[in-house]
Amino acid sequence: MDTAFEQQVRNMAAAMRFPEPVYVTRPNLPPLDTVTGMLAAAWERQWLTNDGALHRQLEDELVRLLEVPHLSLFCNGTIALLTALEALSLEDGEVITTAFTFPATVNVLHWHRLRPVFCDIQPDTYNLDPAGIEALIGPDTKAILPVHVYGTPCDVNAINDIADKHGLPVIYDAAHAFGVRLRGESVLGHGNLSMLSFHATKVFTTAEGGALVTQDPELHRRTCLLKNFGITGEESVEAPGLNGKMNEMQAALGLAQLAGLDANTDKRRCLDGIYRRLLKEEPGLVLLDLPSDVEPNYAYFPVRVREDAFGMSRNTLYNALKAFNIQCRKYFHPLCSTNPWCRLETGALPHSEAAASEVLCLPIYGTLPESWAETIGTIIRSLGALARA
Ligand code: T4K
Repeated sequence: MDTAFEQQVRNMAAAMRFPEPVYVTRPNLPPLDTVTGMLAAAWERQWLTNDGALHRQLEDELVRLLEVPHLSLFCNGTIALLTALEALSLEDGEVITTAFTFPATVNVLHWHRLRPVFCDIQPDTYNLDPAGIEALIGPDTKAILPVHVYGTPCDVNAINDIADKHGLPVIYDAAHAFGVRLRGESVLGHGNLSMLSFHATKVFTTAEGGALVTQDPELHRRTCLLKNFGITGEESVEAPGLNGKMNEMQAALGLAQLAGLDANTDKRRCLDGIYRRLLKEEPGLVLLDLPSDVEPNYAYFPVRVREDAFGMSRNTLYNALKAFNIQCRKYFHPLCSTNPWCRLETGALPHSEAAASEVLCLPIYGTLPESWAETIGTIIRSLGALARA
């Protein structure tokens, strides 16, 4: 049986429902003929993978674009992260990380027989709180694995100080942080290694894909070796590598996208501005800050829903928006700490738990019409008013 509120939402939706689903994101697709043009050259060369010309060109372009010394392309971000752990010879111990992330961050630890030790997040940035890290460091701690959640840089200086003091390596999950700059420099310059994801849902995509970035030439050599079975020559294998290579079709999609990246960011900035204008004063909604020393990539638009003040919970808003054909996402619910293979004697994670139950990511992508963002913002305000009436 429907509640009166559900009935009112349905009546509202009958008048304002989008004719097609509005997804949380859509891939940033370049003109198809740019991709096929590059593929034609690959066909001509009859070279599809294993350090092909397009792969090499994309690596060079990204090194230049992101202003990083060394970057190694991968078939996806998860395998890149798995390879980062192997490159640092991490095994059989504990890694301090966050539970407020996509499952991949934590699942790779399991594959290396590493146990996640969850540290709570900062309530405003959703990133690992450095103030909680030191208390979790023990004799079995092997590394720190923070995530630049939604592309917001972690407190890299504080994390670096703690890591240096305890002699621990830091691997950043920078899956969301393509192109993000902190104090005028790439955020990928911090830690021993940073992992990027180029999944279809990311601001820069190769359909599936990813990369490892490092400042250390020897670590770069190891990541390149490990993603190609550890092979150093026709008859020599130096390390137990796996197949993490990006192929020429993926690289073509990446290369074809480079010319449109700035326009994509500009459009996202504009959509971000529309949401902020419409929602910043809405009671009970908390928007993610854009710090003045950060150049963001506008990859996500997370909104925190405080039920008491907004009038309805995040889950109710999520369901109500579905009635309008608006497909938001609860990134990141459930917390990784609730997975059976992760359950440990972890301390309380009040900020992570609150974020997992209150944050909703709104649609944002380069081809989202501005008028749609206006409508989405207006619908959210109307729903709030209805709930509080
Ligand atoms: N670390 C972090 C912090 C991550 O967020 C991720 C990935 C990783 C590590 C691992 O990196 P990869 O191994 O994936 O490179 C999506 C992505 O699959 C995942 O890559 C991403 N994070 C995560 C945040 O989002 P889902 O389960 O939400 O995907 P899906 O298929 O439901 O897509 C979401 C929406 O995107 C769809 O409703 C419609 C749209 N979409 C999706 C695809 C695949 C399209 O319009 N076209 C498409 O081709 O996880």
